[in-house]
Amino acid sequence: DFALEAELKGALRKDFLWGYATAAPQIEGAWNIDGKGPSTWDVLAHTPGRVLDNSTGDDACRSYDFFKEDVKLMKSYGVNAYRFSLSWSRIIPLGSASDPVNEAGLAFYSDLIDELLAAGITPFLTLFHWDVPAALEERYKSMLNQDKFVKDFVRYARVCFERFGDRVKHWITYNEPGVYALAGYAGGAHAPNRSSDREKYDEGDTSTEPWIVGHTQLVSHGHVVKVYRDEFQPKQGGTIGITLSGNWSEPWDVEDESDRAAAQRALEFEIAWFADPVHGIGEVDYPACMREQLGDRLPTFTDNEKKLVRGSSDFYGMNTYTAFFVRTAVPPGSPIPPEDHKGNLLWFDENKQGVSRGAESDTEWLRTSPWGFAKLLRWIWSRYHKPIFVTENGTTTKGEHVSAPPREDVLNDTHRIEFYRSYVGELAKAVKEEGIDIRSYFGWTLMDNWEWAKGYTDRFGVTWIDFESPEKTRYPKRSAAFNRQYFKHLIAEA
Ligand code: PNW
Repeated sequence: DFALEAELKGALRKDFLWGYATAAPQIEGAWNIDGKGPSTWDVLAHTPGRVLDNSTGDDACRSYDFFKEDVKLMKSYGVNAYRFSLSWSRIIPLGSASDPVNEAGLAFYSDLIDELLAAGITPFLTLFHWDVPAALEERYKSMLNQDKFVKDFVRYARVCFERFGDRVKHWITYNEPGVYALAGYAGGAHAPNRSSDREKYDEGDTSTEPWIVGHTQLVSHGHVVKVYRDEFQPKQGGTIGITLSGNWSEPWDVEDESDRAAAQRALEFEIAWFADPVHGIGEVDYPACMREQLGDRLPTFTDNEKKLVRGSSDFYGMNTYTAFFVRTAVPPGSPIPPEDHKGNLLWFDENKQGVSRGAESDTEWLRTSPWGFAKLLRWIWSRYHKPIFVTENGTTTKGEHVSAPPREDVLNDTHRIEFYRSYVGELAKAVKEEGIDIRSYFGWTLMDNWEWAKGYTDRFGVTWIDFESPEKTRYPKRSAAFNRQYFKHLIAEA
């Protein structure tokens, strides 16, 4: 039993949805089983040197085989919702609008949905969590060819609405379009590994491609939402939206005007990049500070695109992890390098004198910064005024890389418990004290998994996975029990 803040009891609405989030390439395995086509992440994983521990997601947590066990586990964790993503190339192996669907892949997701509903768990589906069918990258460079990509993505989405929409009422089109664009086309460490960094990659133009890829995601999202609203929502009655990544940016020196401007720019480059066109008011465009710095490297919206994008999300989907201190990198008046994709900022991920970013995790960019989460909720609420669905939030913890069976002290993940206690506490306070409309919270993540280019080196789960064992044995961490008790305490009784 954990000690909980009495004044927060019942602070969350009685239909509040809480649970854990996952993504197909990180947990499913079965990368080439039952007709699944390769994705760009399979290609990356099978290219030597691209993943930190040289691992692949070929098996991951084997959720393709053990999904019933996952559902049982979640039931024991007391959740009432589960957010997961669909693998496009499992459903349409070659990806395009004219390629055939794979019935075995559709059956897998259909069975998972049925299993969840039978357990009383509401499914939240993400259509795109970073895995493009490899064939689309080979044929036409996927998102760099907007017209072709839109057609193919709309057809894929339509298949999902047709097959699952009778039972699924919560849809997310894209997960973190900004992280996808920057990590895959600027840094280059993520699929499809494009970057101007010629020491590591031999293709890509960082000064233009992330912005094109961002635009393609926004516009194709708009098309998909229109299809859903016109053809499916009237009879299926679900909701649809987009999930954006965003961390709080705090001025390094709050007294310094240029640091304050830098912090605002950071929020706009990271969040308003997508949120202004979708959720904003007034003319549909990217934020003025992006236009000013990037000029015509930033795409423009046609009249039709403006109509498609504005208002195209029923809610604000929010993924957030941490907070940073920022200040201006290049002094005002001097030219900003064309490769700068962050808004001319210097990032500080250490603690500042007198102000702590928070306790360190096992991930270099991530510290426990609940104060930043509290500020970010208010910033998003006051700028966009949309119901907020928190769709990801969580942390790694040092010392979890041990061999199985994990010791008791490893499963007693107090750092993660303190992370959830503080962040969820801030969420409940924002609801209770300010009436911010927050409807869900998904912890990242259900179980340790394939953390993209980090391989198996970062463990974000509330379940410890024995990756050495053939059946990927699942061991509940204590944070799972904590969250179970915490949300029971926070959610109002029906
Ligand atoms: C998210 N950042 O990505 C993804 O949606 C998950 O699939 C991933 O496993 C999880 O976070 C943990 O990394 C992010 O640098 C990656 O602020 C980086 C950042 C944020 C989110």
